[in-house]
Amino acid sequence: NKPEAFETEKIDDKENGLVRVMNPHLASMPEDFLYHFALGTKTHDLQAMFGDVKFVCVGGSANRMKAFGQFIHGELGLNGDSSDIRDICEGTDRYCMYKIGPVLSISHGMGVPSISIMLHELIKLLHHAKCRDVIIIRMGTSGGIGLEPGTVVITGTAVDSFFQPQFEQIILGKVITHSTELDKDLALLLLNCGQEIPDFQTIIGNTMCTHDFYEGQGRLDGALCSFSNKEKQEYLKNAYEAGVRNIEMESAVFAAMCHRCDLKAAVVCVTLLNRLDGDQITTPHEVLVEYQMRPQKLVSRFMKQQLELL
Ligand code: R2B
Ligand code: URA
Repeated sequence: NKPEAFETEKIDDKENGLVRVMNPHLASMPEDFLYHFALGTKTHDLQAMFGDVKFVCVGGSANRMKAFGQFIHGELGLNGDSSDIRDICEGTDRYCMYKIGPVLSISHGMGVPSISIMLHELIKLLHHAKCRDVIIIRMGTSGGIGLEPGTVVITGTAVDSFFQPQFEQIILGKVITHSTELDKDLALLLLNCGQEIPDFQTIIGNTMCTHDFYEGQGRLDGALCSFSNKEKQEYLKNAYEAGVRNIEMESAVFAAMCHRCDLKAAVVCVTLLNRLDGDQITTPHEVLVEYQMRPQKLVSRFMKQQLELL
């Protein structure tokens, strides 16, 4: 029982490539303040600031997303000094945001609640700015299952801790289930880009999204652990058999929210360790830094290809 005008607007937006919101209440609000970005429709000309955005890249760490902005500045051959890029969200310390030509680089913190708050405000921002034909990619880190550390996994399907392709959310005291389908063509395009980079392996696999890094991912090394090593190994084996190749903490809600708003989305994560071999991440810092560049290199190649810079 959604208002008819809302349905009409939704269909039009889909056809002309505009980013749509799925909330009938928004249209009647005199102002929309995106609190965690410190940006608003009354205080900022969002269309002038963001109207030309084509690629949105999100990742957990603020420093990594700043470094990505600087890297992309060089890759796209833009004028000016890449060290001068300014955090658009400097009015808040919740998230950081950099705009580099048609690319927006934003941090989302760790876990489902943190990325979900960011995505609500990001999708509204793209909608208010009248952005068209936007592609959104999460670049992250993860724990691999049965893969050589440093392998890049492009998510085929994001699954929950029961290996199901769904995201469960509690809304008004009821459990609501959303699909976590991602864009298959986009995943294949990204896989091709990965295969053109000889320095590391890239695969497509299912990604399990958990609500915890320790017990929730079957780790034995947290402050609390309620299961045996045998039970852990069995769970990871079952995950592998269900097609899961890596584990992280945001993909399911990212996929679900983008799917509901018809945003073309992908998840590209590097694996930091093979969880069948252990739980602790003791790899040297320089190696981890190089691993974290891998999704960035792959996504940069993809964007340059799309912008016909290659
Ligand atoms: C990957 O790495 C973080 C935990 O270390 C989390 O944000 C994730 O998804
Ligand atoms: N991020 C995760 O969520 N899990 C890992 O094992 C590594 C990075």
